[in-house]
Amino acid sequence: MTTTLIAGGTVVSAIGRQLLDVLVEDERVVALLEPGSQRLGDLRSTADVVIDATGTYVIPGGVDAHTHMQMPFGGTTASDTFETGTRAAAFGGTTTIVDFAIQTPGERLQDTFALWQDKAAGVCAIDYGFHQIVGDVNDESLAAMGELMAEGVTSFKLFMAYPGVYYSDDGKILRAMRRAAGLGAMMMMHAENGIAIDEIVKEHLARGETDPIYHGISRPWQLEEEATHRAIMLAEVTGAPLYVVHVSAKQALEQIAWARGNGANVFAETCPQYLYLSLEEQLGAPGFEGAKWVASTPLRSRAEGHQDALWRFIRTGDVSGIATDHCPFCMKDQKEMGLGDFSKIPNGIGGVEHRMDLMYQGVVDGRITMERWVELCCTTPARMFGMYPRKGAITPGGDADIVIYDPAGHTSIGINATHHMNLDHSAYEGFEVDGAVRTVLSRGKVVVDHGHYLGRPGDGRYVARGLAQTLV
Ligand code: DUC
Ligand code: ZN
Ligand code: ZN
Repeated sequence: MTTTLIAGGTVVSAIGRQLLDVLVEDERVVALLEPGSQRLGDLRSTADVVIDATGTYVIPGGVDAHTHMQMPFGGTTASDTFETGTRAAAFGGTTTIVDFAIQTPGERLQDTFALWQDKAAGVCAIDYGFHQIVGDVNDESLAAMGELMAEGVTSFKLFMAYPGVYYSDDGKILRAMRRAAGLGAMMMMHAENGIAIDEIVKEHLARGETDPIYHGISRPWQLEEEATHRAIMLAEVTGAPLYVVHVSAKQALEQIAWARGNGANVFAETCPQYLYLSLEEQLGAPGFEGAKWVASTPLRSRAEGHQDALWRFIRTGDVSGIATDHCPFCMKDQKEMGLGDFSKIPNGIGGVEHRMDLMYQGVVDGRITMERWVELCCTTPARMFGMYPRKGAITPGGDADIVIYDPAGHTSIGINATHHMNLDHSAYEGFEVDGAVRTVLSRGKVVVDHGHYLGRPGDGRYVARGLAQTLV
């Protein structure tokens, strides 16, 4: 047995902060010890490894509940593999991801899940779980949802966007939600009215409006608000809990806040790109540059106030968690597929490495407390997707997934700076943020220390998840 003592730091949880030493035995946290205790005095000299955390915050490893490693999209594949993407995540203080197994029409749901398990097996740097995208709602798929629950897949995602690809119509959504409700599973939704969007896309292309900004203009907030409302109503009819992914429009969040005000099990996720970036500044960059930020839902107009509204909904609690929707595509050969036609630009932004730092900036800027940072990025995602308290907390019996975060540190974001993603650009190039990830432990093993990677592919293991712990 190896004992590790993380000594002298301030342990921050979702509900408070305290000077405590953390005792780890092999992969698990076994005790939190107050300074001055006799046992602590002994341990500081007898532990196998003592990590000095003086002056730092000791927080649970980040949980990113929305990533797409090597996702097939529009004739190409997201550029981070499970190996490169999870290593980048570790550098950024994330120690668990929940990725998506994607069913293509005609495929058995169990086969999809097995395929995605094979992609991730033996190569991940950190622990990982899966949500299941049901791309083909039919009797067999609905039956198979029960089998996947037994394998630790307790959340199922549908798309109201991308007709002809991942899209589900309202009837299919209703059927899948009824099944989820019966199983106690979480229903996840990409809420945009894809049928209407596709018509607007055609109108722009017919007028010769082909630049990346038209990707955003063709997906107006009204069609996110409308789809979000429809998803909420279908969830209410069926009794399914609903988690709306990557909410970017203020009005969509107003719908979610309204549903929550009525006591519904409806939850919102947003992502750093929707808090920091905008349609005008990024998507509207000159030439083809804006392609870097083509993602759906799209970046929204700052003039319309979406970013500030999202921060406010984080304060009210109507945004439950922060994920990245990490789905990187290189400019070269990938985003370039949409030169002259924005609708052919693969959708996605890479950011798995920067979520913890970007959200800590919210603490520095006085937008959220340190505890809320931990809650949004670690604890609630773990509870939302049935992994708490093994993940998302530093607690006896839990996995020793721990980040030592240096508030006096500084992080420069960019491809020649902190970037370890397999991506030829950074969505946050030039961002300078206060605070830095210093040391990262994944199940008790130091995998990142002072910018050096000390782990190995295959350190990460599959996490079979339980039911959501956020439902009323
Ligand atoms: N949105 C993206 O930007 N990428 C992948 C899928 C999605 O819904
Ligand atoms: Zn989506
Ligand atoms: Zn996604």
